[in-house]
Amino acid sequence: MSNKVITIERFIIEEERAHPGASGDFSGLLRDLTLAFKIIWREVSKAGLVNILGMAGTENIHGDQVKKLDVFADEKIYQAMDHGGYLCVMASEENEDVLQIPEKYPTGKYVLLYDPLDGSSNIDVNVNIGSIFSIYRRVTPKGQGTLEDCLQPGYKQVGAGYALYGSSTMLVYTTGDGVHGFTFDPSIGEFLLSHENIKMPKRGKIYSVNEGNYRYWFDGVKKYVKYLQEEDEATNRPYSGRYIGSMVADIHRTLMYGGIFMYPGDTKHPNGKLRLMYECNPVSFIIEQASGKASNGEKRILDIKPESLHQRVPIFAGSEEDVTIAEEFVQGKRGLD
Ligand code: AHM
Ligand code: MG
Repeated sequence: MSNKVITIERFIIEEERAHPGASGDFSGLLRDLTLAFKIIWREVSKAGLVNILGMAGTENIHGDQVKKLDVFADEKIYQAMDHGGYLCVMASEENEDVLQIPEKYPTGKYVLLYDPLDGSSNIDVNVNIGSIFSIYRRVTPKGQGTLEDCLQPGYKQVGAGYALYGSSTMLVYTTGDGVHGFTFDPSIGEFLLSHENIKMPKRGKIYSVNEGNYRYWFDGVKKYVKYLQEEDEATNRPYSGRYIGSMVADIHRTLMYGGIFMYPGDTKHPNGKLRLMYECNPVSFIIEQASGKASNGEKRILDIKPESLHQRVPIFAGSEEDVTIAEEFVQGKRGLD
C-alpha cells in the first residue's frame, strides 16, 4: 500500500490534467467550495458551545447576532463562490429565487445548486449533518445566469458531492469518473484522499426509511418494507433498519455498505419530502457513479425534467438490486408471497 498523502487539491488538479483542454476552472471551483466546507465544519464542531456562548438568534459575547447554523452555512457557501469567476448563477435550499453573482465580479460557465446544511433536525443534537452540491454547465450564452441554467435534468450534472460533518469530516464527490472520498485532517486543515473509486455492493442488507410514516405509505411501499423484514436466508433477509434522519449521512452509509435509502411519496406528501435539484440529483449522480441506482419508483431520478427550483421527488437510492426490487413493489409488479 502506498503511504503517499494526496490532498484534494492535488487530486483534482491531476484529474483535470488527464483531460486535455480543461481550463482549470473546475479545479478552482472545487477548491473554493472546500474552503466553505472547512469554515462550516469549524462552526458545526463548536455548535454545542452555543449554549455557553449564546443561543442562535441572540447576541454573543461580542455583541454580534448569533446566526442559525443553516443560514450561516448558506452565506458561507455563497461568499466563497461569488467572486471566483467560475459561476454564472447559484441556487440554494435557503433561498426562494436564484442567487445572482454580484455585478462587480465576472461570471463564468458553471452553475451551482446547493443544500448548505442538510439534516436540520439533527443540528442541535450532535448528529451528523452535511452540505450537498450539484454543478452544471450553463446553457445561456453569457452574463448573469438565469433559472433556465439551474433547471437542467440531473444527467447533465458535471459534478456533485457532499461534505459530511461527523465523527470525522469527509468530502465525497464525483465528476462523472467514479466517486472519491477525502477525510479532513484538522491538524493541517486539508482534505486527504481516503476512499478512492468507491463502489457499492450489488445488494446490501440495510434499509433506511422513516417508518413513522408507515400509516401514510402507499401499498407498494408497505409491502416492500414487509418483504425486507421477512426471513429468507438466500437473500439475507431480514434486513437491518438504520435511519439517521440526515439524508447525507444515510446516503453515505448506503454508499459504503450498500442497501437502500428511501423517502417515498405518501398519501400526505405525494412527492415525498426531499428536493430534486440540490438533494436527490447530486446524491443520485454519486450513487450511480458508485454502481448503484436511484429512482423515484417509476424512473431514473437523473432523467426527471425539472419544473421548479424547490420541487420534491420520491427517492429510492442504493444498491442496484435493492432499488430494482423496490421499483417492482412500487409499480405493483411484485407483491408478498
Ligand atoms: P432539511 O433539508 O430541512 O434538513 O430536510 C431534509 C432532511 C433529510 O436530510 C432527511 O433525509 C429528511 O429530511 C428527514 O425527514 P423526516 O424527519 O421526515 O424523516
Ligand atoms: Mg436538506
